[in-house]
Amino acid sequence: MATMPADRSPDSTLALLRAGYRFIGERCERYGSDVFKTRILLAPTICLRGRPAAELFYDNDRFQRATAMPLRVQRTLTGRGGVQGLDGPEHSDRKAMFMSIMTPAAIQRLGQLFDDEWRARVAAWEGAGPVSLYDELGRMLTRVVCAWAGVPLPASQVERRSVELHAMIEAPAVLGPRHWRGRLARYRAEHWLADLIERTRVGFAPAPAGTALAVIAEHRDVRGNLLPRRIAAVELLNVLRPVVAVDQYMTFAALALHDHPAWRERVRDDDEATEHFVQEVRRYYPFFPIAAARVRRSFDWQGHHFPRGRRVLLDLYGTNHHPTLWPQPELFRPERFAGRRVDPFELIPQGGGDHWAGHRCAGEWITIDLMKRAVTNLVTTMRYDVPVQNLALDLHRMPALPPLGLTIINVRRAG
Ligand code: HEM
Ligand code: MYR
Repeated sequence: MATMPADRSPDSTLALLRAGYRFIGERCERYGSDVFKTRILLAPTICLRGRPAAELFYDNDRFQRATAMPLRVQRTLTGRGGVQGLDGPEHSDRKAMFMSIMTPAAIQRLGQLFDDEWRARVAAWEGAGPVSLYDELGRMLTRVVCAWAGVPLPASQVERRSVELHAMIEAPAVLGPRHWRGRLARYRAEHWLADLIERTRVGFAPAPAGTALAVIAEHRDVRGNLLPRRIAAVELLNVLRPVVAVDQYMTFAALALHDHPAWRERVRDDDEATEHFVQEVRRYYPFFPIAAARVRRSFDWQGHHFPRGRRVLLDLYGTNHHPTLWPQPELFRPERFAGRRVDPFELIPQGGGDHWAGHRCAGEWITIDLMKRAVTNLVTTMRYDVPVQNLALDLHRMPALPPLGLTIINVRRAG
């Protein structure tokens, strides 16, 4: 049996929080291995990156998700009792519920709402002062996703719900007040949506057929039961929160257009170039750092032993920056996607493998579609300037929020 390289520190939790996105990659480079062991949250943990590792990680016979996610992540980002922690037939059933919401027609409807919202906002930005793109996109997506999902949201509540949804995303990997804000936000948002689910079920808040609210409120599990209303709320939040989180990728896309201005012309009226640009934004920029699972039954892989119950972390960011998969990974080069088949285990910013069979992100198509629309809108519907500001990415923070939200000025309508 080969000896697995070991991180020698007695516990690396703080090192992980400090090193951020580069924690696993730095150690893989140091040990010359895409597998190593360490201790995180006081427990032995195996860290992995790369294509073969991703393929292994998404093998349901070898890994489970029950008890894999640290509690601090469940209490902020994902909630408890939702699809992320399920395995086997229960997972297949719950995942099918999510995938049934993602029809091409529904994705198109969401995109149309977003484009309409964009046009209305450009008119408001024109002649106004500086605009923080990230903050604006957050509120826009909050309005749009609630309208799309069948969730009533009075104008007076947009700011509050947008702040809550962002607090959950910002909380899982930080200590102190920002973490506690995320917990409180989840508590409040789950109450709001559990109440709405209840009113929908009794007919007081009817939901249009096919919307996320209707599908989740009416879903029957493998035993024919409705979901407990708190779990239904967790699942509805699993639609609202991540659609709003696409604001971060959109802001990164705007940053990439600023740093690589030649692409402003290339993406104009060119769907394929826009697709390559968006894929490179998803590959290059730091967002969801790692996925977590536990060994379901002991096995050996590449000469290394994986004991039952061991927590395993797959480096999503590190796989997207793996030097053998992506030549010169630290360069932003959308043309690398020209003529390249997008492999399910190589480009994994939203997880790998199959959407139905495994835990790969249910919202990947929505994310790509909304990002493409944002890029097209940025280059065709408006002109703007980017004043001097600190645009450096901070890879030590998870998530690595766009610096200052990317402020733009002198917005003029075009097109
Ligand atoms: C799961 C990332 C947008 C819904 C995931 C996973 C990642 C991810 C890394 C976990 C993969 C794993 O555990 O193996 C992202 C990123 C997004 C995004 C970076 C960009 C904003 C969305 C959107 C939706 C969504 C727009 C829904 C409309 C989900 C759901 C799961 C999931 C329901 C759980 C899937 C399962 O456990 O089977 N996402 N996501 N995500 N995502 Fe996303
Ligand atoms: C979503 O809302 O589900 C999509 C975007 C969330 C990005 C969150 C990034 C920080 C997460 C650190 C968690 C570590 C998981 C083991």
